Amino acid sequence: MKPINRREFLRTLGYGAASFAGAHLLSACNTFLPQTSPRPFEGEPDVEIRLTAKPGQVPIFPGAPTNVWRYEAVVQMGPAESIQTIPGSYLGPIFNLKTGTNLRVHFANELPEESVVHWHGLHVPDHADGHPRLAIPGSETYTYNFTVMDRAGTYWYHPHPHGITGPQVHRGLAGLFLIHDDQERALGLPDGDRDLPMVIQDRVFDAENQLVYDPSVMGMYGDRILVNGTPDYELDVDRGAYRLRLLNGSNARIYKLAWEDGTPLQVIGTEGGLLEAPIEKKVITLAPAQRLELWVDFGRWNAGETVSMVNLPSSAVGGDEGFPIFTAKVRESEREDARLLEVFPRHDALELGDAVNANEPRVFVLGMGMGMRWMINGRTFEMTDVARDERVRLGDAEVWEFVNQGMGGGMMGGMNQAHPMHIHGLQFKVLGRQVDPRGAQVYDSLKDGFVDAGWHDTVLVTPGERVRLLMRFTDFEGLYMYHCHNLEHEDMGMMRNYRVA
Ligand SMILES: [Cu+2]
Repeated sequence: MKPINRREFLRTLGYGAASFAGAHLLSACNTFLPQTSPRPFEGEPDVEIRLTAKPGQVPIFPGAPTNVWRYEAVVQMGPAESIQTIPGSYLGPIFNLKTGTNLRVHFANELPEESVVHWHGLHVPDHADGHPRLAIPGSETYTYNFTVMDRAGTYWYHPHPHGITGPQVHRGLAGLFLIHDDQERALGLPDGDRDLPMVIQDRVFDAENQLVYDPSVMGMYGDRILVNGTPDYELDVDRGAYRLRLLNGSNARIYKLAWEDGTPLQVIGTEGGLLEAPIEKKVITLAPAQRLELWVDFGRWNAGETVSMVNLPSSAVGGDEGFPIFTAKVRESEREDARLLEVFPRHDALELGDAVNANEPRVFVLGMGMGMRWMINGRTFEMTDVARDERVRLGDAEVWEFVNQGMGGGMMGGMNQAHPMHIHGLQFKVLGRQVDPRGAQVYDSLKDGFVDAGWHDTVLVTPGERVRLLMRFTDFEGLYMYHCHNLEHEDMGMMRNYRVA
């Protein structure tokens, strides 16, 4: 890896004097935000759902069922298709909603401990964001009211109570939240049974088929891969086009995914919805909480053939060996005429020139402090604490820079671990990356799989890397969070508040 000097880095980011003076790195079309009310809606919702978190049992392996915690949902008002359960899975039901929907969710906590629901990736008022200060004890209910404002895409929901998010997600609490809009529908992408959610998770089970939660400071890594809650996941496909929505729902594991035969992957979407154009990749890197959408023409394989998506070895923790993720079996069928549009509608609504503080990005240094605590700028999480450099102004666009000290991080050297950094309440752009070539093994092994185009709510910051992001704080004042989405890092303090005012 060639070292990048500071000047080159700035140029790459569009920070050179010439480019900063006028040129816009990103386009300025302002059409992507739907014209919905930024306030909590008044009156009756379009869709009302009762979402319950409670202990249950599911058959995962032959023999004894597995004790899990799971979400269940009932539609109390609105179309029944607003939720879709995954039969036999511990995963929560899939929400299916249109942009502009006024949604009310009554969250009933029937767990033996406190919990709260975070709508991951959604632009919602702070009281609906699932901050841990809003966690409710068992047997209580919390009502969320918000308008679904985001673009069509693959979002998700999961618990966010302080210090126990990792174990709650590990027990099974997570579900997809799919948003649809007219722009997406006009593209004619594969839908119905050709639109396949794929939630990838790793778990440890004991000899009695029970989940074992035994994390280290590196996080909780499992030795069994589950897709949609099923081990050794297989699906039958026709020889036509499919849309695969991949979510890394794992607590800590970073995947480096590829088709086993080297067939290129057509990436059409990221966390914040569809890209402006498909991107072809040999491999894709998927860090915890990240989503990537693929367009796949299974007609390129012959009837009767199977093709597996595999995890390739990497230098990420636990990445020493490759293994299969799922296998598609191509049915006896005629090859269909399947073609992917080359260009999707544009949807950029942020330009670097909007970032008034662009010369001085907010810098957040990721590392480990005394007592094996993961830290951001030398601080760990305190429930409502907001430092001076964590206050932003409503309406501002800003550049944030996450710096992973890697082995240079003092005591324990930051453990040389990558951190998938998540910012609540918005979608951001990735402006650029700079890496210290000393000790960049993790970066080198994963960089070919990065998809930095498009909109994101989670970005992987590998050891020795500085990653710059562009974002705007719109519509809602209040208390939001930014944190590492390695859930054990998060539970060990690698989380902070930011306040929009
Ligand atoms: Cu982390």
